[in-house]
Amino acid sequence: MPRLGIAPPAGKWRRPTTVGRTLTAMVGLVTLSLAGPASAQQRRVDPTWLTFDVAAKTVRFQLIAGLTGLNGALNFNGFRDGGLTLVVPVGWKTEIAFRNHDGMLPHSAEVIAQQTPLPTQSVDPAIARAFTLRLTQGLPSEATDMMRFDAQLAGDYLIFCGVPGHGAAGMWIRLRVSATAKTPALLLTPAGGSS
Ligand SMILES: [Cu+2]
Repeated sequence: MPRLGIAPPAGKWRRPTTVGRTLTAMVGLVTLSLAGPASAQQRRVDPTWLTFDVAAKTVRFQLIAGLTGLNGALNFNGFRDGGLTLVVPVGWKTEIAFRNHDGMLPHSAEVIAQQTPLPTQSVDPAIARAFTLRLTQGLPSEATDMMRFDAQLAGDYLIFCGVPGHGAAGMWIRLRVSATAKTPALLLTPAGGSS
């Protein structure tokens, strides 16, 4: 049976009971309804984004460009500047299902090597086939594309929008191909530089 791998939100402890989870969800809703500009970056991970099969060593991640208004919609899944990390155990077959949720701007995605400074346009992907169609022009609103690749080489990568200027403006999250992780996971990580 596929399992979901989710890290608890930073600064909160895991509550093991059903009552505890319900309370956490309610607190989350209250927080959302009160969210002002200071808390515009809602660091929330939706458990439906990540599904995987340990026996088959396959993982699928739903990558959503412009999910929220954060950073002028230059975000993936509501995260910018590396604030979310997809962890994939080395050797797993990986599917990244891209969708552009931004009603205004085209977006794309590719897996690139970690680098500083960030490129101002698309570059060669670091993993074969790990890029979407129309990498530079971007895919229009609600367009989808599926990246399928094997995570063969352990290392730290970026999932980067290839539309000129977007990635450098913060439209990137992280991909860690891990030699030690047993299962995929989505981790909240400090947003900041690319190294
Ligand atoms: Cu973009």
